[in-house]
Amino acid sequence: MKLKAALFCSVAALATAGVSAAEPTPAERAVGYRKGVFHAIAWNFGPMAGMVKKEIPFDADDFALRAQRVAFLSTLPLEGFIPDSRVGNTDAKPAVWEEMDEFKSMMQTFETEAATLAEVAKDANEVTAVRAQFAKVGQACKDCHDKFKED
Ligand code: ASC
Repeated sequence: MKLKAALFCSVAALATAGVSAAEPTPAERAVGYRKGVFHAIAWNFGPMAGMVKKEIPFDADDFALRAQRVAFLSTLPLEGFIPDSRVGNTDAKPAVWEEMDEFKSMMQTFETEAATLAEVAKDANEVTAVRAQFAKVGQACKDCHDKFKED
């Protein structure tokens, strides 16, 4: 009986530890949320970059679809930068929270440029304008990363 009781306690303790380890904190969930959105943006941005750099053929329909996705996705990450969420596996610099107005402004620039790209990309004949606007979106990504993201 003693052994059984000891085993039961061990299993119960492990189960409790397992549950608490598997249950993320609000800050950890926020990190996972915003990283998931950024990954979805990069997933779509990659083929667009390939088309602009002429590494793959320009497919206007595919580009326009991805541009729409990025425009929508660009509106999502800011919500994930909740207070005290510079935790765990994040590349966000402290500046995000120290200079939140500037961070919001740069995210807004990304949103605006991405929305313009989605609009321009609707016209399959405007490849030159699409390329120029794609560069603006990429610059918005880079400017914000330079200031707010660890390398
Ligand atoms: C990408 C990607 C980024 C941006 C950035 C643009 O495809 O993953 O972080 O573009 O390199 O300057």
